[in-house]
Amino acid sequence: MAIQRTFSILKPDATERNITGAINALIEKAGLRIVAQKRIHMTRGQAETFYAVHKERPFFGELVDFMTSGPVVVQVLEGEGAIAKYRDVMGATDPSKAADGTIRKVHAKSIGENSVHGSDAPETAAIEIAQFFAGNEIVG
Ligand code: 3AN
Repeated sequence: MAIQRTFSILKPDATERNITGAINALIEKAGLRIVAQKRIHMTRGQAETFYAVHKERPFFGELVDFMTSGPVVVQVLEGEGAIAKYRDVMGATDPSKAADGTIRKVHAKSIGENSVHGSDAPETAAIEIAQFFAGNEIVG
């Protein structure tokens, strides 16, 4: 399996509870490297662009409200098969269905306030990374 990069967000429910370090520890324990990281407050425009694929879903407005409700930490993670590996470490979207030991099982509050985002494919990872990071901000 090749070395990949994936895009991660530690969501407002994580920054609000001051658990970004605890989540980073789970990321690093899984063998992923945090090769870029910054704390930002997303604008509505940034959140709407980021989640454009969900714009017809009934929860879109709620999702944009939540993602702009407080600071987030955007990250680039690197490692062997990083995209699938991070999805495994995150756990299922609904924390009540997430496997034991996953970030969402341990930390998420609900299906909406579920602590983390991770890219679902190489194409989306590239687009998402480029939305938030310049090439020289990623140091592997
Ligand atoms: P994942 O983040 O596991 O890839 P997606 O892509 O299906 O899940 O959903 C994107 C985000 O939209 C989720 N992380 C969650 O915050 C939100 N979301 C998904 N389903 C719901 C729902 N039924 N109600 C509220 N928010 C939802």
